[in-house]
Amino acid sequence: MRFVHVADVHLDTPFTGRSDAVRRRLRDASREAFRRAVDLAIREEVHALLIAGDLFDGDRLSFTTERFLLEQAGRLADHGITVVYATGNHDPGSSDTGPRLLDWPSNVHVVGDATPSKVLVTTRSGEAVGYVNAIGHAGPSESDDLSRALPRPAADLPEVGLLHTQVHSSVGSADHHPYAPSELTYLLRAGYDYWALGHVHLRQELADDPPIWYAGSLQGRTHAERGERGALLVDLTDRSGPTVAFRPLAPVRWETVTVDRLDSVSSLDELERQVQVAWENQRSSESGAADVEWMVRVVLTGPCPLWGTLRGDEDRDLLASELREILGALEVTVLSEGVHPVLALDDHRERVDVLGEALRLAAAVRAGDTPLKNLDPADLVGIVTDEPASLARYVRELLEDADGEIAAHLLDPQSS
Ligand SMILES: [Mn+2]
Repeated sequence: MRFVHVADVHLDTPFTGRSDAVRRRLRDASREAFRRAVDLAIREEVHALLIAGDLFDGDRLSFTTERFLLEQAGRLADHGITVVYATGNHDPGSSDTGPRLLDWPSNVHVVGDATPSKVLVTTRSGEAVGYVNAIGHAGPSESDDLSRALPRPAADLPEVGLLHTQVHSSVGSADHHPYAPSELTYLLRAGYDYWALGHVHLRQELADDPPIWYAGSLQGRTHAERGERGALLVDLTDRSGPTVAFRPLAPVRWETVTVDRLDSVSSLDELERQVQVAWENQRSSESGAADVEWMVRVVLTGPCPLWGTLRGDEDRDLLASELREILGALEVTVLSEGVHPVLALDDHRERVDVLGEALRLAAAVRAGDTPLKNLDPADLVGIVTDEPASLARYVRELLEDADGEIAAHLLDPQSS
């Protein structure tokens, strides 16, 4: 059995807080990525397309997406490709407007609740090549370990488990809600030839024998989802040597570039050149960067003569919009909170003034010889702890590289 494994497509994500044009492009990009996954399935003549949940972002399904999905399902039907779609927490099967209600063609199997479904996959001519065992989320906060409800496989043909789940040990799982939690140790001994997983948006191989994979999000949606995104092409024909290959498909990529050599930059043009050079250097060291559009976050940090200007929204917006042109990006966001004055901090540390006092205090706290006994916890917004040691550790972390920032705040007449 050969198939394409995708997950976390999140069609119709609202992308609030972005411009209309960018929002529209990102919504299109999610569909485009899915269309490319369908293209891949057809081109590679696979037997099945597996969707491991969160095909939709939420209840509201746009007309464009409804038309689009039925069209793509029809293309797969024309090529005799089976689709198995197990729902996730974003697109649960019980929803009133959810995925189950579309008029899917008969090649599409939607598994929208905790009743396991065993789907026979065949070649175009009807020869059986494997089974997909799928189970879905009925509601938005499934708390059961659904993996345990899937049946033991028979031995005759390759069998796959398809599931939207949070596997305890996966990288980045702490960033996701622990819905339908499962244990890697159980998945490993369940007897399947492959586990096609969704939920954690970072693509990763949890095991290689049998292969257990998160496909990751098909198209990144925030700066937290950087890097190449796409689908997995899986071949279980040789059951003792299965292959899994990543195929990048996302038309839009999210990346962050950090620029920290700004000590001698004293004009907008120079600053833009520095960012451009840093961006191009970063691009040249990466593969697979051709033919994509970029959502770029530029992080400016360290000493810079322009630090005061960079504190202003208006100036930062102008810089971002010019950088968008220069880098040829879809959107550029500039973060400049880490920029501070070019100062001989050591000189200031010696002085008997407020800045000198603040720098000496910060150094003392970092060194751990100040008990922080005069800090009223109520002043430390967001910190809830009764434990002085962890409070001290937290404050020390805050002050780790803070000298420049402290100086900026105390020297900036506009800083509050
Ligand atoms: Mn998701």
